[in-house]
Order: sequence, then structure tokens, then C-alpha cells
Amino acid sequence: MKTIATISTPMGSGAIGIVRMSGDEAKTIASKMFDTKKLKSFEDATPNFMYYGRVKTDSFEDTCLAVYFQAPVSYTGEDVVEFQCHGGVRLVDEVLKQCLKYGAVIADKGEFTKRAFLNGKMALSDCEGVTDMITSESLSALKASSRLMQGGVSSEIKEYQKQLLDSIAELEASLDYPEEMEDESKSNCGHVLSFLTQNLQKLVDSQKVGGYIKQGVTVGIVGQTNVGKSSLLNRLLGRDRAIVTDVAGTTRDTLEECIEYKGVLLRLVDTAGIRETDDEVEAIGVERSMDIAKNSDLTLFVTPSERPMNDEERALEKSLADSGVKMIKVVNKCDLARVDTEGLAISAKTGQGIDELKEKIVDAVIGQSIDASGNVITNRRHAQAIEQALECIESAEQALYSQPTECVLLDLRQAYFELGKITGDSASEDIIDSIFSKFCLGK
Ligand SMILES: Nc1nc2c(ncn2[C@@H]2O[C@H](COP(=O)(O)OP(=O)(O)O)[C@@H](O)[C@H]2O)c(=O)[nH]1
Ligand SMILES: [Mg+2]
Repeated sequence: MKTIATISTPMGSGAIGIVRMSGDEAKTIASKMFDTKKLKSFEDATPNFMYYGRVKTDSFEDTCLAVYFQAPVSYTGEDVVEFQCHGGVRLVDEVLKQCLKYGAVIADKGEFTKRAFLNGKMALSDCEGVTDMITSESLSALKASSRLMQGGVSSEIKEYQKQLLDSIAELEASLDYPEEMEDESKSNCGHVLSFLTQNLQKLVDSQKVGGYIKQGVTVGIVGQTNVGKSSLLNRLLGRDRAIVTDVAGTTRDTLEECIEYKGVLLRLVDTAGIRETDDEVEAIGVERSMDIAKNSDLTLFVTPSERPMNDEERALEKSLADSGVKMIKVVNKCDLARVDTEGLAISAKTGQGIDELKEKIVDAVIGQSIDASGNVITNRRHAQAIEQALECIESAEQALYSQPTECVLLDLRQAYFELGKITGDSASEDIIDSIFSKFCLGK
């Protein structure tokens, strides 16, 4: 394979800019353009050792650090050289050009990681963890992707593949022996299949939480006018973002702001108070509020504490509950008279109950799963492969005592194949290319 080179730090001026090469020629190319007092030639570089020296291009010279990683103990599994130069846009460009001039070719997006995959350094799902980590917006997303990258998911899947293989081998062997042995193998296989179904189903179910972790949780704040929705948004944000007045109908449009709580990204959406109105603009706002109320991952239904819930509020609460909306009933202004007590008492004014509310929000959508050591599926592609594998396993279970063993074997092999799409054993070239094309340059 050709030696590839690219700039691995973001475009722009910075303290340091890194130019990286991977491939058989990396060290030879580096030795033509980098000198250090420590070595006669960079060809003699000790692996994993940082050298201070000068990088020379046709147009200029700079002081620079260089490091060599020897195959297979490198990110890509090939010989790798990294130059850490001063981080000027033109500067790193010139260094890269020099690498290309001496025979390297420019790397595609994600090509370093793709080579790591092709050289067996990482499973495909581990590689996906790398980009997920880079694009993580919250701590929980970062943790889940870091777990993915470190092989949490791939090693679990590989374990299930191993169990499938063992079952396949046992069933195949039993075909050559008398019937008693086939019966025993079938019974063993039945146990393995129900174990796999249970565990794979757990992974599929974790998808929902996985989505919350990756994309954040949308929290709609809804209720009638003047109940303190905008004040609650401001209090949750810790700053005055939304306009608050005692004029009913102040908020007309929806307004979204994010906070992070316990590592989870919460997308808070303040809405216009829901009421009958003749005002055309406000009416559109009210329609949007209903949309948010119904389509959020979680809805905070706010009522004021100084009066009992009125008929419209009860009707609204019922209609939301009927449409399956996940809801927390919040009673605001509890610093005033306490008449309505059906819900979590808070005060946007004094801050009372706010921490408890945040806790409840995260608890309602993520529950205990966030810190659990279990793997969470955050990737649709992985979920699909597991769902396919589950279908095959189910079909194998049905066939086990009603069809010839060969039919069962077909299903088991297909299940094995489906799981292999996650780790990359059986992913098609198209899929692999499309995954790496989403990587950033230089990764
Ligand atoms: N006493 C008290 N007043 C509040 C509280 N929250 C909001 N208010 C007042 O209620 C009025 C309406 O608040 P606002 O946030 O605009 O309500 P919204 O229409 O639901 O967005 C304003 O005068 C706020 O100062 C609270 O917790 N306690
Ligand atoms: Mg408001």
C-alpha cells in the first residue's frame, strides 16, 4: 500500500500543526526532510522517541519535533511518522507538500483509521467510536463513544459470535452420529439461543437511551400563559434568556437552549402559553407549543401553585397523556400560596426544587442505564445488524425441533454473518467506504 500523508490538526493558525505519514516509505521520506543532532539519519530513529530537529522544505526551514512509530505498533499498524511543527496554515502545507514530493500520496478522509481497521488493529465499530468521540457534544456521549472505541461493543458481539460458532460446530458434528447425540446438541443449542436472544434484545433496547445520550434529550416546557415557563427556562439555564413579564402571551415563538446535567445534553424548549386566542401570531405560537408538547422526549407540564388546576389544564394534561407523552407535572411559584399540590413543587423565582427537577428529568429518560457498565447502542447501523441477527436466531429456534438440522444451521450462520457487520468481518466494501468517508481529514 502507498504511503499516505496529511495534515492531522484543524486548518487554521495554532500553537502546533501535525503532519502525519503512514506506510512503508514513511521513515525514508522523513529522513530526506528532517535532521536532528541526535541521529546521522532519521532512518535510524528509535521507535516512540521524540526527536527535536529541523524540517526542511524547498521553500523554508523550521524547528520541529518528529516521532516514528514502528509497524505494527502504531495507530494504523504500519510505519508512521509524525511531524509536530509550528501551527501555521502555510507552514504545515509546505511540510505536507514536501512529503508528497518525496513520494507520499495525500490521504483520504478517515484513511488512517481505515488502515487500522484493514490491518486488524480495530474492529469496524471501534473505528466508528473514534468519530463519535470527536463529534461528542456531551460527557455522556463522549463516554459512550469512548467505550465503543475501546471495543466494549465489539468484544461483546465477538463473544456472541463465538457462542454461535460453537453451536454450529456441535450441531454439524452431531449430524454424523446417532440420534441421541443430535438431541443433546439440539438441547444445548436451544439454551445458547435463548441466552443470545435475551442479551441481544437488551442491546437493541438500549438504543433509545443511546439516542438520548448521543443527540441529547428534548425537554418541552408547556402550560398556560403566565405560569412561569419562561422563568423556569431562565432558572434552568442560570441566566436571563427568555423575556419574562406578567403580561399573558409574552412568549410567542418557541425558544431552544441547551444545558448539560449529569453529562446529559438537555435541549430545553420554552413555548408560548397554551390558551384560546384571537391574535393570529399568538395562535401560531400556540400550535407550535402543542407540537413541542407532543414531540419532545419529555414534557414539563407547568401549572401555578396558587390556584387549583383549571378545566383546560386538566383537558390538556389528559390529551398529552393519551397521546403517550412522557410528562413531569411541575407546580411552579410554590413560594406563593400552595393550593395545587399535584406534582413537583418548584419556584423559578427562588430556585426551590430546581435541582430535584433536573434530577427527575435525567432519571425519567435515562434512568439508571447511564452509568451502568453495560454497553449502549448509539449507532443505527449496529442496531439494525443486531435486529437482523435476532430474526435469524428466532427462526433457528423455531426450526430446531421441527425442521432438519441443516435448516437450523443456515439460520445460525446467517446470524453470525449479521453480527459480523458490526465488527466489520462481514461488512461490505460500500458500507466500509461510507463509514470512513464521514471521518475528518487526517484521522
Ligand atoms: N412568585 C413567583 N412568581 C413567578 C415565579 N415564576 C414566574 N413568576 C412570575 O410570573 C409571571 C409570568 O412569568 P413568565 O415566566 O413570563 O410566565 P410564562 O408566561 O409561563 O412564560 C412573571 O411576572 C414572573 O415574574 C415563581 O416561581 N414565583
Ligand atoms: Mg413565557
